[in-house]
Amino acid sequence: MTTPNNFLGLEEEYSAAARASVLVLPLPFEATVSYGGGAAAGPAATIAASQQVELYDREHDCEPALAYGVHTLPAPKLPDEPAVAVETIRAAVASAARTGKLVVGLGGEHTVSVGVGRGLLDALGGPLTVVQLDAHSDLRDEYEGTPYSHACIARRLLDAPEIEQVLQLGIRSVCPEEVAFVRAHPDRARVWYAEAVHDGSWRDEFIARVRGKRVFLTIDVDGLDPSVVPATGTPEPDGLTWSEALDILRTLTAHATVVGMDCVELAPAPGLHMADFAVAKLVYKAISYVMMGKTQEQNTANTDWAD
Ligand SMILES: [Mn+2]
Repeated sequence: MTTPNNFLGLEEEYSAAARASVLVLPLPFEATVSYGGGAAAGPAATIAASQQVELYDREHDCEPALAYGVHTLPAPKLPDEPAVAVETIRAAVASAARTGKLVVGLGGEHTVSVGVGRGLLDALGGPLTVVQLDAHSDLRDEYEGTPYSHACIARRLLDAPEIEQVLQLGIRSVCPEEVAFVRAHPDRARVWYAEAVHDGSWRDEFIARVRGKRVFLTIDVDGLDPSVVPATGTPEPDGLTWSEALDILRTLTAHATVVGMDCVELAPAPGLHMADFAVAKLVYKAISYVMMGKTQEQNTANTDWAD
């Protein structure tokens, strides 16, 4: 018997479109990458690695994917021109989100998140809060000649007034323009640098800012430490640990409603399949926190099972 080639390798009963509550959308876009390449292969590598992830999750004491079901959509055909690709992604995400299912984009470079965010707004309306795990603020107005660079995605999302705020965690690398933007717009952009996650000082204000909000969660895998995800285009030292990343996701989903998400910037490399596996498991964990919310809230007092 061969493993079905979909996210988590689920049998038809749990992966058919009609049955599933979650739609995984591969977005293999790579055009503005400025350092290490390979992000176009990210979705396929994530899906392949996901088939090795154990479905049983100790935190939920069940196989969550069998409870909610995950359907993997075909990747849309994406042109190289970033502004056009963003519009293609926007339409694909809007169409998927209008089903009422949870849409999970798999990148691809971070530019895809502009299309994901705009597509969620088209389908579900605003206001939305963006929660971004990342090493980089991505708040430049343009980079290397394009406003649709992977280095500008948070700024592009903020172009929409329906995006109330972007909350960033794990940041280690910013430029003067980005620091000035955050200082000028404290209501719309908030950065918790990696050290604020390490020392726990992010938590109270983060909870206050997400409480009751509808959230688009965007995970750039370079937000994690390179010891967890070494295969990414622009790695930075001192990133989030696995436990810190899960703590953020658990805290977010306990206080806010995630209406869509993506995970981007895995650039698979020979000999580094640990990165593919970590990303696949992280996506599964993130989906489960969103979909199993009630179970998770009941268990927040017990941290013995925390990975
Ligand atoms: Mn980044």
